[in-house]
Amino acid sequence: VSPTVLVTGFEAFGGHAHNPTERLVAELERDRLPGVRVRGAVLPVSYSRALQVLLAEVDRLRPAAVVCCGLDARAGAIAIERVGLNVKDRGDAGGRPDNDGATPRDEPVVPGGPDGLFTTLPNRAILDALGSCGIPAALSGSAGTFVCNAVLYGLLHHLRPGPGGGRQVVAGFLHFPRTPELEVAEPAVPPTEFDVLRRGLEVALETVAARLTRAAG
Ligand code: PCA
Repeated sequence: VSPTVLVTGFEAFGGHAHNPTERLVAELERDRLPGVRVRGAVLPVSYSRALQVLLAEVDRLRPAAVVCCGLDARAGAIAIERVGLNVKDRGDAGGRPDNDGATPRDEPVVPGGPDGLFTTLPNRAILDALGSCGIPAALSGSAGTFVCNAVLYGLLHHLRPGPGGGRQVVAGFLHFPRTPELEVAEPAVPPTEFDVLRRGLEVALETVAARLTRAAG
């Protein structure tokens, strides 16, 4: 049987009419990618609920890889996140609360957890694959301190192999730029067409799939 890849997006937040990652996940789940079974889920933009929803899906589907996707409305390229940080902070001026109204300040995602955890997707191979398709992308050293980072850190913490080793699940995060329907105040970069984002996610998943297939064979 083909390995399962769980791909997640987020619901709308922060005054945006919608979140393109929700549609991305729906479309990718419907498509058939060779060699993998893609399963999608949409997460609430909630510090307290998003990770529960994600981990329930991880436990239910037992995927070989988890690729979480979020919107960074001010970005001009797909950001391949390298690291999740053990901090939740939405308390500063300008940071809108999450969809439950939470504005944590300097709080850990996992009390006592390590400061940061590296993602385990083939990030460099994804970057190269996107580059060779002409899709703007970059490696990123921070997913911020909002819900995307909290979900990423919580997921990586959950998936850390125990003392006896255990099942290896690769996981990481992609931040996507806004599509033309979404407006931001004083945009620094132009938006990106949805079809480019969609092709970008497809290429990323194909790269992950190739790794999984090679690892299994
Ligand atoms: N982006 C936000 C949360 C949900 C989303 O799509 C973030 O970057 O944290």
